[in-house]
Amino acid sequence: MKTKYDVRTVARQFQIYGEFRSAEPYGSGHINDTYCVVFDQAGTCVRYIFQRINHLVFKNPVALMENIARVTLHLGVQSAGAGDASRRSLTLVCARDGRPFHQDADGSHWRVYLFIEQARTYDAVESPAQAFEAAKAFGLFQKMLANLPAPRLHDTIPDFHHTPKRFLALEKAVAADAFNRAVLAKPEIEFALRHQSITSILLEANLPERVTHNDTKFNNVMLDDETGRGICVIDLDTVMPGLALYDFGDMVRTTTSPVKEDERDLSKVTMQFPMFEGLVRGYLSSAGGFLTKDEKRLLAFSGKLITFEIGLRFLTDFLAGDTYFKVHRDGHNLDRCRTQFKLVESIASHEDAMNELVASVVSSAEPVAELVEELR
Ligand code: ADP
Ligand code: GN1
Ligand code: MG
Repeated sequence: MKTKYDVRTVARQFQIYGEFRSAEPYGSGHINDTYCVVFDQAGTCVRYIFQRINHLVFKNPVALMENIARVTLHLGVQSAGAGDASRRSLTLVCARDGRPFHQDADGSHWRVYLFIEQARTYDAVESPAQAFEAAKAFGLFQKMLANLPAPRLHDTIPDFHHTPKRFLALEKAVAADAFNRAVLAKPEIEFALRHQSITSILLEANLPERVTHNDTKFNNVMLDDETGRGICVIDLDTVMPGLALYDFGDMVRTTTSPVKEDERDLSKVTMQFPMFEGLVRGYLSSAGGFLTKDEKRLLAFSGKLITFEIGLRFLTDFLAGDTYFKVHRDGHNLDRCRTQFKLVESIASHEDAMNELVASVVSSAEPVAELVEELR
């Protein structure tokens, strides 16, 4: 199959032995270009993941790769000795010059990972057990990075989860209306404007900065084919200093709805309580030990906020001509925005029950009545 980029030529630049066999586009990410590349190594087919970094989104790929190299090394050291260690975190393959990436003649930056075999990602959740496993894996990821040695990681996208700035960007896109699309998105724009007051709540809550993933979509964790366990957290481009709740919020966004992000039948988009419960239990099983009381108190709210934020981003991109997220049909970003806003409504209608559930799960460590009172 002919691919958009000459992956065969790129492959020669990495420390991989054997014969190049094939390269196929892989995965359903919105930003980078991912390929599954097969090499014949002494008669055995071995797979690798090749990725071309989207430098329109990530303006400093070298700093980004420095982050990823530090993070993967740290995670690798922490799981060394455990069974399956090489599947528990991503392993970079270096370029021939020893760097963790290769820059091709067109200026694109490429990286290569060992392929995690016998595991896969899912675009939509199938069971509360999967939600539990994903959240536990992301919580463990944060926990293992809590002692990442200095210096502070680079901000690969400054203000990535700064919701008030995302709101401002939407207001600008509405005012410019460069593609005359505002008329197509009137109810969504009105919905966004009505919810401005929630945008600054997390930023004003005085929460601790941690090393966080920042893109904890359900399809960014690989689940083991045999055991169903969360085996490896992937997609590390946005690992940087942030709030733990951005990560939990994005789990709620992508794991509680039973359908994909671009579902057009909005009646199917609802916050499923058992999935939320799976997330809370899974996340607290690995992260409960280090989260503060305020972080725990805002777990359910973070789901609503991040869902709103990503809805704002899809809407902004729709109005600005679809330049950021890859689109595969007309109105794709508007469809995505609609699912997000529908989910915001659904979360809002369950918010009290979600808070009570969090309080009761936390209660093994803290008196439940006191926490429920705080959540009201
Ligand atoms: P994007 O930023 O475009 O979402 P990802 O890093 O998430 O890119 O990769 C896209 C898909 O490729 C993932 O959903 C996953 O299915 C697959 N993938 C990524 N890394 C690996 C890996 N090391 N082993 C196996 N599959 C992988
Ligand atoms: C993008 O790369 P991917 O598809 O995992 C985006 C996330 C959004 C997500 C929405 C760097 O993630 O922030 O939440 O799409 N990544 C970047 O599906 O913007
Ligand atoms: Mg991804």
